[in-house]
Amino acid sequence: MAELILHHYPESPFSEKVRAIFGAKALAWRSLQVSMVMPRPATIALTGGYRRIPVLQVGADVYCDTALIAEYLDDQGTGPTLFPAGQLLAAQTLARWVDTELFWAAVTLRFMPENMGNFFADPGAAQAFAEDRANFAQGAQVRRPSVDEAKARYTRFLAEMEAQLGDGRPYLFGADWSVADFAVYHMLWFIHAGGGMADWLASHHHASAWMERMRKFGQHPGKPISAEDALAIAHDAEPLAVEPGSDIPGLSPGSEVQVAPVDYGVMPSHGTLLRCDTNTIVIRREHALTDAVNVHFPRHGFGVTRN
Ligand SMILES: N[C@@H](CCC(=O)N[C@@H](CS)C(=O)NCC(=O)O)C(=O)O
Repeated sequence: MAELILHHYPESPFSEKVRAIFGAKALAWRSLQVSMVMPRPATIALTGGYRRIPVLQVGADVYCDTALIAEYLDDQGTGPTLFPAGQLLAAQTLARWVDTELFWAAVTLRFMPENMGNFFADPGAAQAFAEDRANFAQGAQVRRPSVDEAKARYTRFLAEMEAQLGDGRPYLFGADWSVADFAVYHMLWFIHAGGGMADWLASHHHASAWMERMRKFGQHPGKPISAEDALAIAHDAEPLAVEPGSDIPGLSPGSEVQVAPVDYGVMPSHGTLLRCDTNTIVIRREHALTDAVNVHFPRHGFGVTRN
């Protein structure tokens, strides 16, 4: 099998979700560290426009969004499934809520002056970040809560989590992990990375113990790879065969389309539609640096339209 190459940066919470899954499932991975701000030429050459981080590259196949990356990785490595059938609705619904509603509260909390820690190396980095994220926010359809609202949302969530773990279970839904554990983990990892809210977690004993259990999974480093080598791997590989199909009337396989998140970071990827079903959207792209690649997106949270 081709190597798992994660395009990510250390401070990225969604990347931490994938890094922890690599650790939990004992998967070897390659680390392509990208800048916290644009430009990211190698990653964009592969995705064709989608700019959110992380992105998983496997040969000439590129998987966007951690919801889809988690599904892809679930079939690999060791350990229980991330998607246990008996808890599927609860685990997926919690993961989706955490990745959206709790995420925006987490952003508010992480960037409170008293919780920023050393997020920015210097004022220049802070300025570059502010300008980059102003571009990123163009066209977004999300509302970032106020500090009071974010604190209330997180207080309530921590209390519910503490109650759920109160019977001594090791993971949120019982003896084994699910995708929800990794979604909640990366959000708490982000909120607490600055150190200014440590007592919030410390006062919840079950949640703290769970967090320490999860944190260990994130300590499974990847072997660094350069952007040039990652592009060469894509160039020399063939994308996986995809059965053509589309469930959108009037948008048949072979149509030139754009695919973009519907909520934020809405910069689209352009390509030829290979497949669109209830679970995924797959497009084919050509680029001089990569040759043919398939770019895969989850259907949930993404829109596909004719170019
Ligand atoms: N739903 C997406 C969210 C990804 C996301 O919001 N990533 C953040 C970084 S953690 C991002 O892309 N921020 C802007 C950037 O890094 O350019 C996923 O699960 O992958």
